[in-house]
Amino acid sequence: MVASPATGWQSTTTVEEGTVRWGARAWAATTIVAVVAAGGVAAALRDAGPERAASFITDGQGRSLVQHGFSTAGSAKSAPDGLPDFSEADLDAEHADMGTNFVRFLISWRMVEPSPGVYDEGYLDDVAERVSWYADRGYHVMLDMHQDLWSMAITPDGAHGNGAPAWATYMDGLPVNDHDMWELYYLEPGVIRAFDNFWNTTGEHPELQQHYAHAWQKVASRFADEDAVVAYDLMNEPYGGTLQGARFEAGPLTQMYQLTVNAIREVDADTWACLEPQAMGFNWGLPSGLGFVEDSREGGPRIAFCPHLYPLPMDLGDGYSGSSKGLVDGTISVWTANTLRTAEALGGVPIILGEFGLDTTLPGALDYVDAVYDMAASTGMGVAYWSRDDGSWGPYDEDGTARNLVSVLDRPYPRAVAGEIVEWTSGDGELTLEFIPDAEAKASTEIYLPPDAFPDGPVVDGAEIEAWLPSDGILTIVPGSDPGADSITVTISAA
Ligand code: 9MR
Repeated sequence: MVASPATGWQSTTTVEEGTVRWGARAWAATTIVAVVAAGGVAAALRDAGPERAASFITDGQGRSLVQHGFSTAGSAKSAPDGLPDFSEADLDAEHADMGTNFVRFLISWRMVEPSPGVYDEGYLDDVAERVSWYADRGYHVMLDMHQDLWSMAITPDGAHGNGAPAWATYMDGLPVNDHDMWELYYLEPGVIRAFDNFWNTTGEHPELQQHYAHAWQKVASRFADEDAVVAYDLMNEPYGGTLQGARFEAGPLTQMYQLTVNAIREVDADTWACLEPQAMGFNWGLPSGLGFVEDSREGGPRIAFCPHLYPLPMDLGDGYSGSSKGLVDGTISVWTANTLRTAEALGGVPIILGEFGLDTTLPGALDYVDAVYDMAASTGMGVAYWSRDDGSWGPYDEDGTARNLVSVLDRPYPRAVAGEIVEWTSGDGELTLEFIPDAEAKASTEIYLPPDAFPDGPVVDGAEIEAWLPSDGILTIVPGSDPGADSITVTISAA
């Protein structure tokens, strides 16, 4: 049983060593979250900031997309073939159970470029095969160049990090000691040096970012003509090593993104480039110092912002109840404000919450999931839940049995909107959508309604039903005869 941050401080004097350490950590968590929350309140008093995302990623038919899916999957990180433990049947299951329309699919630099300048087309074939499973079912895909702790090569047993190839891992003989919590490896000298060499803070390895950008170019040239692939998540959870804060994000991180976007645009004019902030800090509610990244493609930039949300009390093992709930709510609120501000500063770009998730056996876990999805709907963010792995964080047990998460993720949402989304909200058996119709869009608005909650179909007010597919839970609607209406509001309920 883990002490909550509020009680952990007192427990330090009376209990055995494990709890003593926890108490100090919990106290630190409470302090950091309180500072974050106070900073957020102060910032909010100065400047309310945007209330919702200014734009959405669009599909080939010109519709605004709302992403609803998973990161698939953590099992790819250390797999020898770099592929997730995930089959076409698994995709059918999540489609039937939760009406997903999106995947953040994990790929890795170690697989794309196994030795310097050598690219593995066989691996890209394997990824393309998975992408075709999604494409066949009308999904959109974001390829996520994943890393944690830089690479598998940070320890001899390969049991901790993932992502970069061993040949791009320069630790300069510095040590990496063992830890129980995986995140603590980020503080190890060898790991810090591997990042410092990648960002060239050391001045020793200017070639590494060139390789990274070129590896992305290979991926982009492979998927440029695949309509289902709408976005590239340029680096999972960047980490600055010895360079922290705005000096890192506005400096080498922004420069690496620019280099990579430029390399991608030489071969792929249309796929969105998703930028993440440094995870450590931002995920807990601190602001980002990411700089502006140019995208000179014809037709306007296609940059998106794709941060992650992991409130610190939860990183330390807490659920969403008692004192932790208040700290987590405070984090969600400042995180949302920081995300909207950063997206505005990047040029009013679309937002995908690229990761959030937790062990759903923890107290209040499903209420947390619900709260985050409600926040994402009201602010216009797509969501990829972490993750599509079996077990306590995911939607299924190892034998394929649906877990508690499924019922919370099976919720009404607009899949694709023929126009500009103003706002949407949903609850059990209901959805309200306000949007400005676009007469140029080449396909109709599609809305997912969980079939079980709409056994006799939907009743639609404010638009006309074009089709209702009860087996898939997909409703298509077209604006009613109201020419001249700026925005229309559609309300949907169960018949
Ligand atoms: O949940 C994952 C955990 O099992 C792994 O040990 C760890 C290191 O690879 O990664 C965890 O997943 C993280 C993801 O890769 C990046 N964002 C945070 C995720 C949850 O901690």
